[in-house]
Amino acid sequence: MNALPKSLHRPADTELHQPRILEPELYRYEDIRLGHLRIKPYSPIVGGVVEGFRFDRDARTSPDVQAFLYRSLLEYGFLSFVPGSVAAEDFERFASLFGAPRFAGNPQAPRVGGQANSIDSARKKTRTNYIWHIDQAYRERPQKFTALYAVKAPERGGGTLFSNATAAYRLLDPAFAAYLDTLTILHNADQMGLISMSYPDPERLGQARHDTPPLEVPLVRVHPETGAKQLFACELYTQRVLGLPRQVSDHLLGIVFEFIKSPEVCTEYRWETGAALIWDNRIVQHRGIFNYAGQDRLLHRAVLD
Ligand SMILES: O=C(O)CCC(=O)C(=O)O
Ligand SMILES: [Fe+2]
Repeated sequence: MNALPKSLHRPADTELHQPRILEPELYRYEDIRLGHLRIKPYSPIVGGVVEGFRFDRDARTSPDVQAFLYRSLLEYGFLSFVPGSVAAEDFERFASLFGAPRFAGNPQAPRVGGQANSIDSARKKTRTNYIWHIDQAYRERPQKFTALYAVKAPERGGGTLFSNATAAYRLLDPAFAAYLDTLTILHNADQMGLISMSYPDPERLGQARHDTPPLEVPLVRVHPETGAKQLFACELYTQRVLGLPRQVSDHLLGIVFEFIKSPEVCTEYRWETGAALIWDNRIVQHRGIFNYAGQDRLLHRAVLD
């Protein structure tokens, strides 16, 4: 009988082919508390739910509470506040606990008082919010945080997906991650038509295009407050990797996007009317889920620096 070929004796490179696992310290299983305040993990890898908090416009939120919420936001990536925590008319004031509001609407997502704008399924025709992105990743100084308030949540569907894009970076093979650290990408606000579809008036369209020229940014961004690295390339705005042939750039970005979408680092936030939500754009990527046709979905939105 012939001897078996040598290759059958060689152990398969099994470990290399397994999905990488994250350090256990990155997962959150326990609630944390400060007095009556409690934060439960929304999922083990991204998000927290705040209970026992009630925003009172006539009383100053204590610095302890404010610092606890801020710290937790940087740790969990997003915080949701259960219905009853914030009154609709106090939403912008509440959001100001985390930063200074600035207007970031457009004719499709108009102002609703103060600096806040709406995302209203009955009026908004652009659907770029259903493509994975980081808010304003095409700007020199993108907003830090985005806050939403559900004036009307659909009965079913219409959730918002979050990816922990710092955890996604840590899922990568270290040598590949180190290569990504060296790359620069081109972001274009209008790549998927956000600008063109938001400004039907040619005059205003010209101005908006002028105000948002393509921008060179690092593929991997470092969080200025925590030092964590985030995959900054996103499907909505990233056009290509500079210095690479188009085909290589497309494939490389495809790999990056696949990691961002790994279920291991993602969760779906499900809306309830009266819930408030805030996320750190320097940690997460996000997108809405368009699976609620025929139902109304009305969110108010504040953008914070
Ligand atoms: O519609 C959604 O759930 C996402 C909205 C969004 O992308 C945003 O408010 O920045
Ligand atoms: Fe967004």
